Amino acid sequence: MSIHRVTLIQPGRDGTVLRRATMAPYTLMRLASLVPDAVPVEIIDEDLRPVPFDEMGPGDLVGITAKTLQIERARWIAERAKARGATVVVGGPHATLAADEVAAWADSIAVGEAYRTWPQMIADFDRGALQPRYVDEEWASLDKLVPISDRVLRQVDEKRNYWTPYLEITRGCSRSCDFCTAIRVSGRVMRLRPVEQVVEEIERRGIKRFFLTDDNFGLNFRLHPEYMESLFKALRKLPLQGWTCQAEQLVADHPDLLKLAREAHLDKFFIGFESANPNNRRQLGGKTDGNIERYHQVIDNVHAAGIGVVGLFVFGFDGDTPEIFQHTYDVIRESELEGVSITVLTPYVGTPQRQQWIDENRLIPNVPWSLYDTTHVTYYPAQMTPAQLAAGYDWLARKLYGWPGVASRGLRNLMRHPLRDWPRKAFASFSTDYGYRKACAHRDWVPDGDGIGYAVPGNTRKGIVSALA
Ligand code: B12
Ligand code: SF4
Repeated sequence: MSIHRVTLIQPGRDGTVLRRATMAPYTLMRLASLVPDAVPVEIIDEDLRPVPFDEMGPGDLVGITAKTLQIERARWIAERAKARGATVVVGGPHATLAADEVAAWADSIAVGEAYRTWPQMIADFDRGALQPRYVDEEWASLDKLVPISDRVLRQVDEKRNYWTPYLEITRGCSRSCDFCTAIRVSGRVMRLRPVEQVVEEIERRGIKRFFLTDDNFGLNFRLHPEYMESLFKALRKLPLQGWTCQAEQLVADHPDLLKLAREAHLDKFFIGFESANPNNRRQLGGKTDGNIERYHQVIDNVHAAGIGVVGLFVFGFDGDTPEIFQHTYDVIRESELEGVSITVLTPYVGTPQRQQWIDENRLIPNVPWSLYDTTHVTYYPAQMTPAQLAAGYDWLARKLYGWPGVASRGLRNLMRHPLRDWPRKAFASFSTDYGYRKACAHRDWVPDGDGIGYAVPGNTRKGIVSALA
């Protein structure tokens, strides 16, 4: 079979805000750039437009990327594409973590990374010899990544179609938190892209703001300080408006690098505090411990460098009781955080957390993967019922993501900047919490009469509270 066209698909979920989608298809942009120039390639983001099944036929290679929560949608797309005669390849976190499950319905799967296997898949398909499974878990150096091609940049038109461009600078995490899949999808060894490659990509894409895809960029403050110094010195020369990244608390102990990071236009760290409950220490992987005084100190130190902090908190650890919600709310209120992400602990395939709960018979049966979105309860917590966890989470989400909360934290962020920068900083100041508000809207909330709850028009999904009732 000779190849006719490659179509790469990102399954949709969130739609658009003011005609732009939030999640730029960075993964697919990198994969599309590996398709030989002679082969037409198209990226379809379902949040922007429907998949053109009518145009598909034999000779079409369809690649779908999927996290766990998107995998049922990926299968739905695959079945329709296959019915038109296309061949379907699936990659991304779920195909990596639950390979056998996905292999049962996809023509072929990409396990792990695909910078080497994807070109091989295209070549094999072209000569009619596509294999059912390609595995790349060697966590190879990122030194020679193929740049994102101009045809891909033109087609995706990030500036027009997306709110947030993404960028990968480092990959991997040497921590091993029980609940996290990051090390399983991007490896335990921290890998660094050469600084000149990063600068070249930013300049060619013409991006002025971006969110780093790096799982734990901040860990490099300790692991690779010289690299960080040269990276920041290179980025400070660029005309960037601001960028954000994920980090852990240790960044606060490196004032010199923080100063350089600020000069390099770093706007905000997303810091995984994970829990305000010291009893959860064992499950937190050594990077955080529920020590509230330390949390406040970290936030102060980062603020002293002129950088904002979005605090990430997870609920439902074995040490958590129903009191955790009010307690965390108090901690957040007393803090100077510019944004807050709250999620429900979610036992993804391949994590020690999931294995423990399988052993203890604590997974709620028959929960669809689409509810593994970190806003739904998918297991039996140790010291709460699932309904208590869901209700506590909803209560806190309403408190935090009601408009007053979003507005006050956004304003706090804006106030850190001089008045002349407000027009440039306005978007980033409010977008984080607005994004979390939107993510939480996947639960079927109703107005609760206090003016801060809200309904989700058109959302027919059943929240776990009602599902369990
Ligand atoms: C950036 C990011 C986001 C962005 C979205 C980016 C996007 N466009 O989808 C944001 C911040 C919005 C986000 C949100 C969420 N995310 Co996220 N995210 C990431 C992160 C940090 C990087 C992904 C990335 O772009 N990497 C760079 C690209 C180049 O690499 P890649 O995606 O891994 O792709 C490579 C391979 O996987 C493979 N591949 C991937 N797809 C395909 C397809 C084909 C056909 C082939 C051949 C190969 C292939 O080839 C690529 C090149 O090697 C990953 C962690 C990680 N390290 O992967 C988590 C991760 C994917 N996210 C995760 C989660 C849980 C979420 C949320 C549910 C969390 C939350 N509560 O907010 C939401 C879900 C949002 C949604 N509606 O989908 C989990 C997924 C776990 C799982 N089992 O599904 C991960 C693994 C993080 C983790 N700690 O566990 N996320
Ligand atoms: S939660 Fe963060 S620190 Fe822990 S393994 Fe995942 S990326 Fe690393």
